[in-house]
Amino acid sequence: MSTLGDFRKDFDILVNGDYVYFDNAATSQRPRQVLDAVSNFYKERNANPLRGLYDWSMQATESYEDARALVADFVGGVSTEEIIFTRNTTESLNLVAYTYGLDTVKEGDEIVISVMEHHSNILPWQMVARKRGAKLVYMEPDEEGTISKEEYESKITDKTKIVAIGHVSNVMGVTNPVKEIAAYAHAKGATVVVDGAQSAPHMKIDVKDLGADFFAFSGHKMMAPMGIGVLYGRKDLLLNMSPFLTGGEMIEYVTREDATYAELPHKFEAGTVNAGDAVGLAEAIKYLRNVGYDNIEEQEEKLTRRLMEGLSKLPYVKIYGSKDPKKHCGIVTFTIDGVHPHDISSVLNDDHVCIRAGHHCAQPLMQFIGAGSTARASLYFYNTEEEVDIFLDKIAKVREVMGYGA
Ligand code: C6P
Repeated sequence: MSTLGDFRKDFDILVNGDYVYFDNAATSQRPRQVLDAVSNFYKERNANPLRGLYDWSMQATESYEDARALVADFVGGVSTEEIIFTRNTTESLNLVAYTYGLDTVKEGDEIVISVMEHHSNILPWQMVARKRGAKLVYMEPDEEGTISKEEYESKITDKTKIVAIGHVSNVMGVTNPVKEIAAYAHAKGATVVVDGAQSAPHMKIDVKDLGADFFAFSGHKMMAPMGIGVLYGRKDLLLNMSPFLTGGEMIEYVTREDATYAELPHKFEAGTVNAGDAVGLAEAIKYLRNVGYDNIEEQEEKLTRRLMEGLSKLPYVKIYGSKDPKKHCGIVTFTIDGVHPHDISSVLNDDHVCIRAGHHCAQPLMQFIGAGSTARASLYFYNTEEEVDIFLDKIAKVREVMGYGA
């Protein structure tokens, strides 16, 4: 079995550069195996999949459908008919909102989301609520970032048609009690949409066990290429949904006036599909499994603990969310008194340390916690303790660089 250090060697960008990359929640890095898999697809069997009746096209189709089968297994052993390839989490969530949401939600209904959601899990539901005369209801977390039982039980009611919730917050790092929320929502007759963008890269996913009727995630946050994402949807729901985009390959038969649609999942995959990146996603899943979720969680927790302990020693640093490093999923959001988060990021960049600063596409949460903007370090299993120490050393100098006394 390889050590985590051995895995790091697969990431040329990390090994060859002198950057500390702590912006993994925005996008991860890719190992050589993933890059090679994509490159080999184009070198060896590139043709338009699902169309041609010659070898290359049929091989491209086979690679694409093999990738789908692996994804179906990755999310907990579901049917391949329930796996739709999209561009990313944002497109997956929009697909659900524009089809299931608009078809199902009626005037006076309620859609429940949380104030911690990424904009990609807010704006589609604002659109549905606006178009259908429904109400958007927000669940709020406590200081630690937790949505309590009292909170979700008071917001999810008989009027609720959809509950859309992030599995892991991209700002607080907290894992929401999705399983409990889903069970309660189902008892009220609501459908549960889970944004798994920040959970799929870090923890074992079982959509059935979670109680997700829909589950969305992006390949690029889990070492796959940018431009490939996934929507899992329960077959009985997908069967009755209208298509999202229409055009080539999603049809069965077209006349001048009308069309019938292809079977699942192709009904939701209009146009030439992204087979090359689906192959990359399959390779990323194999890689992730080879590293092992236990190793990933252990390493992330160790690094997060070191990072939070280091930051806690600085009296002018405020950390948001839980005090327990185990509850951060490698994400630590913080501010430094008197220094704008953009300046923190710029000062760190001068020393080749990459973090994210801003509103993290979660402005309602920023308003809720009373911060216009924050800095965020987000870790992955290939990061090291040495990198955490470099980060802490640079953070300790930020106020000095900005003109405060040492
Ligand atoms: N969050 C971050 O730096 P896309 O862009 O579609 O791949 O993912 C959107 C998205 C949806 N939900 C959550 C919880 C997310 O964190 C993200 C992406 C990045 O936090 C970029 S804003």
